[in-house]
Amino acid sequence: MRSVPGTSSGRAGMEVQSSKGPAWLVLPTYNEAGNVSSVVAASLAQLPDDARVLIVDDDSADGTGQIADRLATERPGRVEVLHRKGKRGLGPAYLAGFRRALAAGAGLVLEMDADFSHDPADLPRLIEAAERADLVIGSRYVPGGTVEAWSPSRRLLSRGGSAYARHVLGLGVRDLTGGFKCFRREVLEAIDLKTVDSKGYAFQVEMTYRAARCGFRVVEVPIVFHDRRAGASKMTAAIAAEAMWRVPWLRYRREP
Ligand SMILES: Nc1nc2c(ncn2[C@@H]2O[C@H](COP(=O)(O)OP(=O)(O)OP(=O)(O)O)[C@@H](O)[C@H]2O)c(=O)[nH]1
Ligand SMILES: [Mg+2]
Repeated sequence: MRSVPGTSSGRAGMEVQSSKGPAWLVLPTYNEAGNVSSVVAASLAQLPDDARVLIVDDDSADGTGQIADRLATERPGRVEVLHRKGKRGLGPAYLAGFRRALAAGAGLVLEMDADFSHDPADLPRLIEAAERADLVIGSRYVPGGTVEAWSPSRRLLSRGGSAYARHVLGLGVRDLTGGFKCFRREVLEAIDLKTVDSKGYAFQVEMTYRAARCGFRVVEVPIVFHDRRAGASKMTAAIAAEAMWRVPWLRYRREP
């Protein structure tokens, strides 16, 4: 586990106790029919017995929402579904999921891609690290972490994007764009979620930046990032462009 320099003062600096309340895993889905059942099963196998999985589906055209409803019926009390109208972006989907989890009393809120790029077997390590940190990031770019099976150009874009954001924002975090995270509920309560308006990768940057700015302790644990198992990427030029312009905007706008 790597503690991030410059983010461990303020509220932290002392041993952090476990947040009260169960863990909630928020899984955003858009056209993940080939992955959603197995990712939910693999996640439930790794999570504590009182944890819940919340699927946030944006009206997928491939039937993901119906599969998710079936999973919720089969696993009452373990799986829930939030249906949203139309594809409205990863950031807003996560925010809807966070609000639901907080309202239900979650102590920890985890986020993970629903395509097996993030390995559910890593969930216990993130949860364990949250006993000593407020925000845990599953990181591709700390020693022991890596990316498997991406093209050289995609690797460069991802690594370059994280380095760019790190320098502009003055953060010690190595993986700023990844979406495998565990928040203690206090972090999400401290950030004014209605003022978070990034849609794509920028959402990940914004949440980590704002958590660090609030003085929360951020740590990175190494993960191996895999290529998606089934289905197609939703990454677009517009999402990459948003991440570019949002970074300086986050740095220089007046703090909400
Ligand atoms: N609810 C919702 N989920 C989304 C949206 N866009 C992407 N997702 C989900 O967010 C997760 C990450 O998206 P991916 O398509 O894997 O994007 P990526 O990880 O950048 O791209 P690849 O790794 O190349 O597939 C996946 O579980 C997607 O199904 C969206 O607009 N709404
Ligand atoms: Mg993916």
